[in-house]
Amino acid sequence: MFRWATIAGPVMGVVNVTPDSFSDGGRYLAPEAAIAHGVALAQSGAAVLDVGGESTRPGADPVDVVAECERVIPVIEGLAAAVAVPISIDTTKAVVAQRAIEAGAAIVNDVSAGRVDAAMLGVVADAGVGYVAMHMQGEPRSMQRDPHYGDVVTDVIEFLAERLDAARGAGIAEDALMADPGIGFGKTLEHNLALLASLPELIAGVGVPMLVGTSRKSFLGRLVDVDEPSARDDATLATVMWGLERGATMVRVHDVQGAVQVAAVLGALARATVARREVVESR
Ligand code: PMM
Repeated sequence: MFRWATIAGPVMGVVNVTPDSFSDGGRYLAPEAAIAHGVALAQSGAAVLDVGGESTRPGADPVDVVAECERVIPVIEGLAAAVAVPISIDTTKAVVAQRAIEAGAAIVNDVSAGRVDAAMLGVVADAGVGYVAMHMQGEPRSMQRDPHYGDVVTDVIEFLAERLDAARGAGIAEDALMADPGIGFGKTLEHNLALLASLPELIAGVGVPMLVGTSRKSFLGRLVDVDEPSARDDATLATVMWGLERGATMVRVHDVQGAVQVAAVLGALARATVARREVVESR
């Protein structure tokens, strides 16, 4: 039985095996390249490796099950043999999830939160693997066309609460659940900022550990005026620090080394804060 509490650190490293992901599309399409990249991320301190074979970038076309499996299964098999950290499969399809679990995946990261494939939650429950339920408004092909909400924070909390209840109802264990506000998925710059600004409210409202994925996303490009996604890692680190400080359990990033360093320094500062408080209180 998978439990998030056993995961050794807060950094999930991204291994995209796609020709068209917005930040690293095509770089790791050959299985050997993707496996080597995942091994390097694990060596840099990633506590989870997230393998994805279908781009979710705005406007992306769907991929069929066969093509998605051909991309991700060899990579998961290779990584499962090469690294000790758990592997997650980033998919919305139950068949891909099932095959990925058989190949060694321990977590299903589902950006549709079980809405694309009715069989998904049952597959996760039966296998006893971890599950990430993410919020998205619309679908990747159209999600950035005029997204709107009543109140984005309240709407995302209500959506995640409902999808987590569906996951529990399907038999997924409480300890296996994680939620994600879906930064960039059917959201304007203002929506993304409101969600990040409200992380404690989101976490309290949803009641399970929270994953946050801001890495290299276009809202950061707009904030710092940088078009090239791979040049947005410094901006990403500001959100990594923000997220971890405000209660996120995990961050999903391309630049694992940077995020691991941020987390290590924050951990040392948190311990020093506790130690200092004890000194002051004992006076
Ligand atoms: N973002 C992307 C893909 N998968 N999964 C979760 N849980 N959260 C995210 O924010 C998320 C995701 C898009 O980024 P990529 O194309 O760089 O992988």
